Amino acid sequence: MLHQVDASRGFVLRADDLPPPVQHLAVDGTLLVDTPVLDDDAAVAGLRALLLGRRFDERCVNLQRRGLMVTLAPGIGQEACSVGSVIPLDRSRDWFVPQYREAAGQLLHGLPLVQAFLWHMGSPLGFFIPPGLKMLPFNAAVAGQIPHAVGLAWGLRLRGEDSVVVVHFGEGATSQGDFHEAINLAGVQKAPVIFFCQNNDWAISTPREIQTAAATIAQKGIAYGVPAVQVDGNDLFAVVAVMREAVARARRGEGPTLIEGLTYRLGMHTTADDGARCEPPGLRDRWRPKDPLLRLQKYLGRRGRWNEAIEKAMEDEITAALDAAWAEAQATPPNTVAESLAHVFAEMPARWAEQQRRIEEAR
Ligand SMILES: Cc1ncc(C[n+]2csc(CCOP(=O)(O)OP(=O)(O)O)c2C)c(N)n1
Repeated sequence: MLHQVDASRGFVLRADDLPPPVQHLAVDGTLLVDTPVLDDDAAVAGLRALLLGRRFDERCVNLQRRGLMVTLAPGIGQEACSVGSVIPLDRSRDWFVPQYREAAGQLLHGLPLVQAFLWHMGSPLGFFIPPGLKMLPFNAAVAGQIPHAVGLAWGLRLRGEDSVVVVHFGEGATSQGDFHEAINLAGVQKAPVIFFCQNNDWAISTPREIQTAAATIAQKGIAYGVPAVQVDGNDLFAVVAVMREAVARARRGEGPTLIEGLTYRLGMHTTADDGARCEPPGLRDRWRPKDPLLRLQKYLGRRGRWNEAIEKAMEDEITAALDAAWAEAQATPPNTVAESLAHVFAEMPARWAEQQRRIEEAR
């Protein structure tokens, strides 16, 4: 059951009207529901996806510090949101539209590791989505991808396809006009789109409380006739459960859903901008035990599916995969200035052409 504010009670714009966030796994890994949403093999696969995303982000931060990558936004601590939203998708027909902090989910949806590296190296090759991969490139303009996702979902429906689109964004993005225009249109057209807000409490250095007066992000769906739910965004099982329902609704033609995943960014905002310096002391330490990886490891440990040997084998396998992909990315010839600028305008403006000429001369 998707939880919705009960309009029959009259006043609806109060946080109290929303039920508590959906949770399936306690912080100590105890299962809080009768039946796990993933069987043990699927849960181990989910844990691998979380770990791959984490190790990928950590490696990219290191490479960026060595001058080998451009600015990037790690998703450290938030991986369960993107991984949990990809697990219920059918990769052959459903689309994943990222913001910029969703490497874990993108890799699970099928983005090749080498492509992910090239993307963070600023290579245009990284932005060519491989044929058949139903994903848009990441987007740096906050909320700019949300109207695209709605247009994509609506267009797919008009073409008679039963695909679903999931779009990710942060809680800061829900203060942007793009979010409101897009969710309004999706509600009216019953577009098969799932709005996944990763509410990590901060828009760089701006806390949620001073970027919106709304008590929750989920309630922003209500105004647009879009069912909304809050979920523990660090609980992979709970995210999978609410996503499954949202996918089923969209597939049945019942339109969009807004999911607010409550999570926390355990790393920097981006490699260029460390919002953590503005956080109250001790806050991050309170979030660390809620880490989605730790929680799933504890759950699987109790079921005999996680121990030091299994962990080492998984870490080694991921390290090898990252090493191989990084070697391949490094062997890719760097792009020229012309290649970088070629795909921006159909006809390059004269000023750009002049700049390109000067940069090439100076090289
Ligand atoms: C349109 C636009 N305005 C401002 C920025 C600068 N900016 C980059 S990230 C960011 C904060 C976004 O916060 P949120 O939407 O909560 O996502 P988070 O980064 O926390 O995942 C801002 C203001 C931008 N990239 N695009």
